Amino acid sequence: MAESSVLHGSQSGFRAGFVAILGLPNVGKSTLLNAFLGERLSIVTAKAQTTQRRLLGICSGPSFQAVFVDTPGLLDPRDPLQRSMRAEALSTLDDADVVLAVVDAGFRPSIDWVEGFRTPAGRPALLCLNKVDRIPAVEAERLVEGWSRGGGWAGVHRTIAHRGDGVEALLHAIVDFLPESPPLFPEDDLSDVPVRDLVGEMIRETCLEELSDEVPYAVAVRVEQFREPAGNEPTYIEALLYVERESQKGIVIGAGGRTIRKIGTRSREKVERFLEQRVFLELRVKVLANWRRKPNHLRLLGFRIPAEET
Ligand SMILES: Nc1nc2c(ncn2[C@@H]2O[C@H](COP(=O)(O)OP(=O)(O)OP(=O)(O)O)[C@@H](O)[C@H]2O)c(=O)[nH]1
Ligand SMILES: [Mg+2]
Repeated sequence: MAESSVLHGSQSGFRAGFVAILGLPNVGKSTLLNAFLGERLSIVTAKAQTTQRRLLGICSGPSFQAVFVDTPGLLDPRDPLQRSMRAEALSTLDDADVVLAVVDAGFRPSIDWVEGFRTPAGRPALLCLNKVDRIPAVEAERLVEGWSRGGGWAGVHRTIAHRGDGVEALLHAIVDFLPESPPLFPEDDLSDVPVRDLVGEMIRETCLEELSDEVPYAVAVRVEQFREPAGNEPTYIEALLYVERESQKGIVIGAGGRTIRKIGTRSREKVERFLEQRVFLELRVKVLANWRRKPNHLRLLGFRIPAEET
C-alpha cells in the first residue's frame, strides 16, 4: 500500500475503489466478474448458490483499479451455512465505494425488489440487467427505461455476461463513480484469495457439475497440500472432500471409484489450465457429520460465522 502510494500518488485523476456485486442466486454475478477480468477466476455453474464466500477480482487499467467483490447470492437462509453466506454478501456493502446490483432479465424482477435492494448502501448504485438474451430486445429496453426514469440509480445497464456483451460499457460507467485514489493493490494482482483456495473452488465447481440433487451442496473442499514442482515433476495437490453423511461418501466415490476419478480428472484439467502447469491431483473423501449446520465445522472449513451465532 505504502509502496503503491509512492509509485502512483502523484498521478492525478487515477480512480480506485471497491465494487460490491450483489443479487439473487444464479443471476450471473460471478460470470460478470470473470467478464470484467477477462479471466475465469470465480466459479460459475448452472446451479444456484454456487458462490459461498466473497472473492476479490482486481481489474486494473491505465487510469483506474476497480476491485470487484463477488458475493454469494442473497437468499433467505435455511441453515448456518446459508446464514454465513448472506452475512458475507451483505458485509461487502460496508466497504463498497460503488454497488452493482445484478438482476436476471429472464425472471422479470419486480421494481420493488430492485428498489429495496439499493436502500442499505447509501452510495452510488448501478443496476445491471443481465441475461437480456432471454427476453425480446424491446422488453429489455422497456425495463431499462422504466428503471432509469425511477431516478436513484447511478446507471441502468444491459448485459449478456457470458458473451461479454455490454460489459465494457458497464465497466466504464462503474469507473466514473470510483473515488480518486491511488491503486489499492499491486496492478498485477488478480485476487486476494490464495491460489490453493482457488484450486479448492475449481474442485467444488466440478462437484457441482458432476453430482446431482442435494449431494454437491453437501461437499466442502479443503486443499491440504500444495507442493510447487521440483524439476520436471508436476505440482502436487492433495484435497479433502468433506461430505455430511456416509451415504454421500458412497455417491461421491461412485461404483468402483468411477465418480471421484471423473471429478479428479476434470478438476485437474481446470487447475492445469489455470496454473499453466502440469498437476498431480489427489482427492480423498471424508465425512464431517452435518457440517453445514455446525458453526464449529463451518469455522474449520474457513467460513465466517455471523456475530450473533458465536
Ligand atoms: N443466458 C445467459 N446465461 C448467463 C448469462 N450470464 C450468466 N449466465 C449463466 O447463468 C448461470 C449462473 O451464473 P453464475 O455466474 O454462476 O451466477 P451467480 O449469480 O454468480 O450465482 P450464485 O453464485 O449461485 O449466486 C451459469 O450457467 C451462467 O453461464 C447471460 O447473460 N445469459
Ligand atoms: Mg456466483
